[in-house]
Amino acid sequence: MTNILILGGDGYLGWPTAMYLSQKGYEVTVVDNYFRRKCCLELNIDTLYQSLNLIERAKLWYKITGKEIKVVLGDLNEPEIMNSLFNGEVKYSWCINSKYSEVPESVIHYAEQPSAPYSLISQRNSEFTLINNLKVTHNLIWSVKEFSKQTQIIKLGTMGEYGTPNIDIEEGWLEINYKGRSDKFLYPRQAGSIYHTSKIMDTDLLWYAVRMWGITVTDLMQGPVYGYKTEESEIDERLNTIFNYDDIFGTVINRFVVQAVCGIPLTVYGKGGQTRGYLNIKDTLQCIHQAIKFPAQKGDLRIFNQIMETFTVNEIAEKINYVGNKIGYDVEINNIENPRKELESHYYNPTYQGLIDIGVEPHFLDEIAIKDLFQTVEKYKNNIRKDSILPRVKW
Ligand code: USQ
Repeated sequence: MTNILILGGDGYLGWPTAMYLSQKGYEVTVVDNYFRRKCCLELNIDTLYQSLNLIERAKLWYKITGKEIKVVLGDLNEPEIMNSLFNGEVKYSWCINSKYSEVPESVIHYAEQPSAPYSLISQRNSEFTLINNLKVTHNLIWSVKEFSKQTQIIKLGTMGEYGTPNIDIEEGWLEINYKGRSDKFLYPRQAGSIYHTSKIMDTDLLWYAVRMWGITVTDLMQGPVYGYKTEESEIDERLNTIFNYDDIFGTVINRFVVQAVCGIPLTVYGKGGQTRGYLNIKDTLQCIHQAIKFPAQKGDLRIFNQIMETFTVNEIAEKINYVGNKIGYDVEINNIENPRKELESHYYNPTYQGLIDIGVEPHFLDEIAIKDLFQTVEKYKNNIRKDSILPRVKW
């Protein structure tokens, strides 16, 4: 059995990844400090439905499948806690077999503050985002360097690192010819929020570790994710991942379906021509799995653009309007003042072939996927808090 470590294993993507890999036979350990849960409490944000805590989830998973997901509750800002995951001194908060088996073959790093609006609430939130995200990444590269150089780091980056340049976006690298000479550099990055900037800095740290220490890294430039359902969560709805629809942690497609269900006009920011690359949560899991199965070369910073299709915000709103109206909702679209500083009409042509080449089979945002989202949201309609929908954070 291959050992996999998931940092941020309680989050929107972390928990589904843990179940997916556990089901496939990997020996999985998850680590989390409950940042997202505590933060939702502090900001008075509710999710669409309640989720079990990480230990309860792992126990339930074990009861249903007989497979163990080991749990470590701790803050990876502490170097000792990060080190313990690689040097065998780890203290599990829950497990069946407390023996440390071996250093992980891959570590999946999701343990970051993931929201652009959160990072711009105030100077404190901005500072927290930068320090937390960089410190965890920094601790990780040091632990891997000191104790486990054979471990591949798989890091969730973001397409937002590139911004929206007026030229095609490559997968991480750009060949530059200058005054008759040429070299390959990280693709120019220009983020639109402090959160996205922290991810650029993460990439720089990882590139340093690759160049100087010979560490192996796959950096996944992911676009906004939608959906919540995975094969594993369908076994028992208590295994569902968290579903945020608020202005801070909710991503646009999930938000629009919630708005449609509760009769709020879809909140298209500005002109709605903002184009991004999107993917279904099921494809995030596939991408991670393929990156484990086909690791980067030793001393390589491999970068993939983790998106499956691109849309403008207007196109998303139209799709949700079409499906919603077809199933009996009266969906309206409202172009509201854009709280963000971003181009609302721009060129956008990213390459996203690398993950397909290693075997990822995309899901698309079709009528079935949208209807499916509507059905879930309908089920929890009474939980929706309308006061969490409109944007409160300005750039
Ligand atoms: N948008 C609206 N109306 C809304 C919400 C969003 O028009 O009610 C627009 C935004 O202005 C933006 C686009 O939809 O142009 C996407 O926004 P989002 O909130 O879905 O995504 P974003 O803030 O960019 O962040 C999300 C995740 C983050 C991840 C990022 C990938 O929260 O963790 O890194 O997607 S990317 O956008 O490619 O950088």
